[in-house]
Amino acid sequence: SAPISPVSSDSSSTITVFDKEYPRDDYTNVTPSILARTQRRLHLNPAHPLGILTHIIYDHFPHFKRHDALSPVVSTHANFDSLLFPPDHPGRSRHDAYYVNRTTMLRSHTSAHEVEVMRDHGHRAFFVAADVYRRDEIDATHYPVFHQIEGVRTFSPTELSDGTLTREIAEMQAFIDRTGITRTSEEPAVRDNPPRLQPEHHSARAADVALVLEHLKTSLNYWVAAIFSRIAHPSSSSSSSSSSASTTAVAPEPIEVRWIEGSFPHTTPSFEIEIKYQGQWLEVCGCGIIQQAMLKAGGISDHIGWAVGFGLERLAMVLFNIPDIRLFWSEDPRFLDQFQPGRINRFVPYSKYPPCLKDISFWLPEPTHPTATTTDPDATAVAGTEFHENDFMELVREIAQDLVEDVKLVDSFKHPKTGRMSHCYRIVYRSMDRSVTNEEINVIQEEVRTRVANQLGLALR
Ligand code: FA5
Ligand code: MG
Repeated sequence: SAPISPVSSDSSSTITVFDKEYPRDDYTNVTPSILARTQRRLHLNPAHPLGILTHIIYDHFPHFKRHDALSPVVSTHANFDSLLFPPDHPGRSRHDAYYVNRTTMLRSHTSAHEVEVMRDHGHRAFFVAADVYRRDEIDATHYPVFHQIEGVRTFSPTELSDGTLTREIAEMQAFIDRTGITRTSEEPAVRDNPPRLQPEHHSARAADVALVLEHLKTSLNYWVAAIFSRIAHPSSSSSSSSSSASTTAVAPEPIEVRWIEGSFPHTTPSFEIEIKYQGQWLEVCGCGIIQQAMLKAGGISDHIGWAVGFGLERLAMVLFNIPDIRLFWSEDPRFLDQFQPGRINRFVPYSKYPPCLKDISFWLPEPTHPTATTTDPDATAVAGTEFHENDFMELVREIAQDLVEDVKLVDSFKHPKTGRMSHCYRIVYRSMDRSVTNEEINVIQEEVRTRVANQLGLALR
């Protein structure tokens, strides 16, 4: 049977996801086309760019347990509370996340599974590779579904004292030195300050924390070296009969890795890592030392551990030369046939079809003046009284599906007398594998206009 039953019609009081029925409430905002994505599991296809990256990471950390088929339907407790997100954290907004209802959602990051895997599986070194879901804008680098890999490693007091970490650090460093392709720099906030510790847990164990941090940094440099040493070099592969890309003879340019201080509720200290590739800094992951309260919930309060969450699409876009994030979802052989397991090669774009541009203008609702302070980030968002851009993006996405390439605010003005705001958005429609006709786009645009008026309650101009 299909993993997902069709979603019940909007008027029903329940919603069925993965054969389970949930009561609908004011938070319910998942849509049929979003739920349909949960079946694709692109990261499990070893010949898909996302699967290729996933498998390269797996190959280089063979002792990490793998979780890559966990259900995307999680509790809000797992996605937020278990990670110590405060009640008013903006990530919880129903304008930014996909909710089945107030207590159940589609995970917005792979961190949602950290405590569960530590506690229920007892794993101390593991990956969670998965599709994650966020409501977002529409353009070439944003899609409401993307993929992350969580990496978690925790250390027992014995491992912290018996030389395990220094030995592993040395082994990974030897690989990095052999490939010679990473060069690390640290922002002053990271370099010149001792790491911010979790005061109640780390004070007596500062040396252990520093060692775990060193292990985290080396592991990430190792990961970068592993990935970048797999880039296929046309000049060398043609002259060599061995196709093992990891033995590439041509030494690639050093890859600059930059550590920036970050902030996540579930780690302290926290970092973000950027990689400079072809002149551009790319944010590839967030990471840090896991909050001790989470290790306690996972049944290992005497451990110290690190966690990292990689985003796969942005990195894959530059590594494989993929110009539009929608292409990852393409089932066109002209896309899929260009990739092979274990190999990072440049995608050769096939012809780009002409775009079809349509503008839509509407008045925003009268501004409201919230009076009460509350911890609920959505408390003032009564339907029809506030405009949330992501609601508009979602509506366009639902109607146009992958025919929409880009939606941008191109004009905005305030009526001189009423003070009301007007927005004009330009929608770029374009198919990735065929020409679209103006007639078919007109039908879509008309549907967008109708639903902007009826569903979002906005006055069209
Ligand atoms: C997180 O999701 C944290 N859970 C990461 C983490 C894990 C921190 C473990 C600490 C410990 P963030 O929202 O920054 O953080 O996303 C992590 C990565 O996912 C980013 O670095 C980026 O590579 C990718 N990413 C985030 N948003 C998008 C998006 N809309 N489209 C594509 N990739 C994205
Ligand atoms: Mg970020």
